[in-house]
Amino acid sequence: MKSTTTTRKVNFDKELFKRSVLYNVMTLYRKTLEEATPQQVFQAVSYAIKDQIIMNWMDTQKAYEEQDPKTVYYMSMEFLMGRALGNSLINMQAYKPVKDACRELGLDLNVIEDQEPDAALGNGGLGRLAACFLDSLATLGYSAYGCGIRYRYGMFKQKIEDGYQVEVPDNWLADGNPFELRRPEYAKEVKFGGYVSVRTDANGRSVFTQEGYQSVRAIPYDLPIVGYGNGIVNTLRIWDAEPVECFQLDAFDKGDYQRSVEQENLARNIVEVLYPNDNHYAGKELRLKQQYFFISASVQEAVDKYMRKHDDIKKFPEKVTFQLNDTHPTVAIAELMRVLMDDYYLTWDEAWSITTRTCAYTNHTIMSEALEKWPIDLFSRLLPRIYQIVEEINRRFILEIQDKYSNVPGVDVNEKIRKMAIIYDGQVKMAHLAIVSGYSVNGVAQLHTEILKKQELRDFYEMYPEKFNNKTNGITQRRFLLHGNPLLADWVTDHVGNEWITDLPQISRLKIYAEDKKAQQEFLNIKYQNKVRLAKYILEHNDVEVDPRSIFDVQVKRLHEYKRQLMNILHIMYLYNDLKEHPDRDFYPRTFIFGAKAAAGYRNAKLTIKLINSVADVINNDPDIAGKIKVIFIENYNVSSAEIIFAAADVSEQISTASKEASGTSNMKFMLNGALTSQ
Ligand code: NBG
Repeated sequence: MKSTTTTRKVNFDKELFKRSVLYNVMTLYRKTLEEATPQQVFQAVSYAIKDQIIMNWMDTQKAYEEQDPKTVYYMSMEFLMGRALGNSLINMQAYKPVKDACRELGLDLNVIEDQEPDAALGNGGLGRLAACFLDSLATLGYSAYGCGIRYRYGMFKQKIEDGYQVEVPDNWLADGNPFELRRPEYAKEVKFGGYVSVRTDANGRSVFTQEGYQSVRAIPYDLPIVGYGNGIVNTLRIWDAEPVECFQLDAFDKGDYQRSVEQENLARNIVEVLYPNDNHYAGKELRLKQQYFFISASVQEAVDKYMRKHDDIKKFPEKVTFQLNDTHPTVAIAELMRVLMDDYYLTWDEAWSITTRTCAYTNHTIMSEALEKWPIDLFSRLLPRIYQIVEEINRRFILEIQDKYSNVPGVDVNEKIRKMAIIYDGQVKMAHLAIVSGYSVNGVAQLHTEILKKQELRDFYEMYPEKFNNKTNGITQRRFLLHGNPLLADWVTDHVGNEWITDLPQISRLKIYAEDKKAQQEFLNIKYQNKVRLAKYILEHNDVEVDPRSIFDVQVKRLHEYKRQLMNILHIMYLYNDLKEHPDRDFYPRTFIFGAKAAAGYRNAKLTIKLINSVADVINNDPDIAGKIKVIFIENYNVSSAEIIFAAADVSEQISTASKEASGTSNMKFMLNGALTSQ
């Protein structure tokens, strides 16, 4: 899968960059640099950087075409990318030269970076993991696409009003996205509803066609994913929806008025907004539409792309893998079967052989409320052909269960079917579909995978032990140390060299400094400076002064009962009461920092936010406590604020209910920045 030769690396050209920034503000805004707004400067700088990325992007794609490596399509409803500018510069190894060039133009790169809205096309760990994987795949030189949705509105912005969370729409595309490329030449049609008609062709084969459907045009937008220091640029392809035919007045005359409006609305609604649930299944029809929309477009394009280079569709699995990020993209299985049978006229067995060697599924949770189950009537109405295919997969799977267990003493076959069937009790169970139809099922941490095998997915493990494997999550050290914590990054490099940037285990060479007094002091000085930076952020955003000499004890993650922010705040209340009763007790000052968004409809989670803010109000303003404890709730926790927070943390709170946190990834970001884990 790995590309064998690296592409020619086009190095950063500082003078060209400066000229192009000036030129961009002029041609984009008819302004000089002095007249341009900060947002316009950001746009001008970003376009100048994209110009330099483009050459590597073209070279990379050409090299992949020539070398024809196996390509992974990472299919995900979520990509929590954060900002692109700083990250691209880091990976181009051009951060410092660009910072200097900006200074020479009278600009501050930090201020420019702050103009960029986060691309918040994800909720939490699952979406951020997807973003970290893309960074890693490009850095390791793997041919890879991220496939997702270009939501018009990403994760909502969180405002705190009177202690309560208020959700504000995230209009992240308001000023345009300088990094994206619209690729209408790869548009695809995606069909919903209607019915399936069957006819027999001249060769006696059944031919299935979907009729009376509504459809939308999926238009891809490509975002560059820059690998670190290797000239490789991969692609995150996110799909926008447009009506197939634009709303036309003459449709009114033809009596198609209603239909035209419906198609237009369908397109607009599909990509309108990210569902803000983390570890929770909403079960809404629109969500299934979103899923099929981007999956159908991505699968069609993956097959088209393969067929542009190859002539034998049967060898598809040698060149393509679909990695399904949780069950959200699982309709890819049936969609691939559909394309292979209905468009390429393969038999069921041929299509099944290809599909089961192409698809792989990652499980991210054992929590039952997160498991996707679609009511048959909804599913079959929206995706009639897909439903037929899932029904047939299920029918054959049940035969397989009967075949395997009918004569096994002590096994109740009907009980097995009840527990394992893909369609049962009026529901389509997406995890079962993913396990039965793929070649790999992985958990995201060793313990999580063991729990899947021994408990949650035990029946499936017994039937297909060879499919199960573990892939422990990871994070990108490029964003969460090199970019987020430049002081510590430089210090690490000074001590053990810079190999850690692409090979993180090298960082263990720091061990020899563990007891070194000078190194310890240097580390603490850096931590202190990062705490000063966070304290400044807190003063600006919360209007509360915190002492950078206090212990910064941090819990940042989605708000969820199983993650137990409530337990954390109850503990703080206990400490507070205890200090009130025993004012002379020896106590090292502590600043408790929270950051968390609650799903808009999650009542208990929202009440926990209010509780944290109410407790903060009492404690922060109590003269008896005199700064021994401070409680801070950071509004709108996102990827960009995360970088600042991790760098400043002393203590990392990892207190989710035992066995419920599949892996966690903030734990790793804290560790990378030298915080101790409390669990
Ligand atoms: C989340 C888990 C985390 C894990 C991330 C990434 C879902 C469904 N699961 O523990 O809760 O780190 O996935 O694997 O969002």
